Amino acid sequence: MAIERTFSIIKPDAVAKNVIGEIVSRFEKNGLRVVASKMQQLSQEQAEGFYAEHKERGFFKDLVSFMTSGPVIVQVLEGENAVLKNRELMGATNPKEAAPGTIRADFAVSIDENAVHGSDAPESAAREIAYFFSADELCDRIR
Ligand code: IDP
Repeated sequence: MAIERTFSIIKPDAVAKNVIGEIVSRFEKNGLRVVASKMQQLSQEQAEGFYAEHKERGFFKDLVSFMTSGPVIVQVLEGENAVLKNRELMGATNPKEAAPGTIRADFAVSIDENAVHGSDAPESAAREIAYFFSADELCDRIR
């Protein structure tokens, strides 16, 4: 199976709960390696641009407001089947529907504040990684 990269955000609610390490630990225990990581306070423009595909949705304003409410951790994760693996570890968008043991089931309380973001396909992963990281910020850890 090919080694893939995916983009992850630990959202403001999870950073505020001080569970950054617990979430990263789930990635590491499941074969994903952090190859880039930084804490960042998103600007309104950055959050709006990142979620541009949702700009016509009713929840867009609240989503941008939440994503800029405190610092986030943006990360690039690498491993076999990383995009799908991360989505499995995250659980469903609505934590109330997320499978037991997933990050959202364990650390999130609502669909508005759901602890993590993860790319949904290799193409969006490439776009999202480039949105937050320059090539020289990505480290080579396998080899
Ligand atoms: P995902 O984060 O699981 O990929 P998306 O459908 O891409 O889910 O939505 C992006 C984010 O927008 C979600 O993580 C969630 O925070 C928010 N969101 C999505 N749908 C709703 C909704 O119906 N109400 C409120 N917030 C929503």
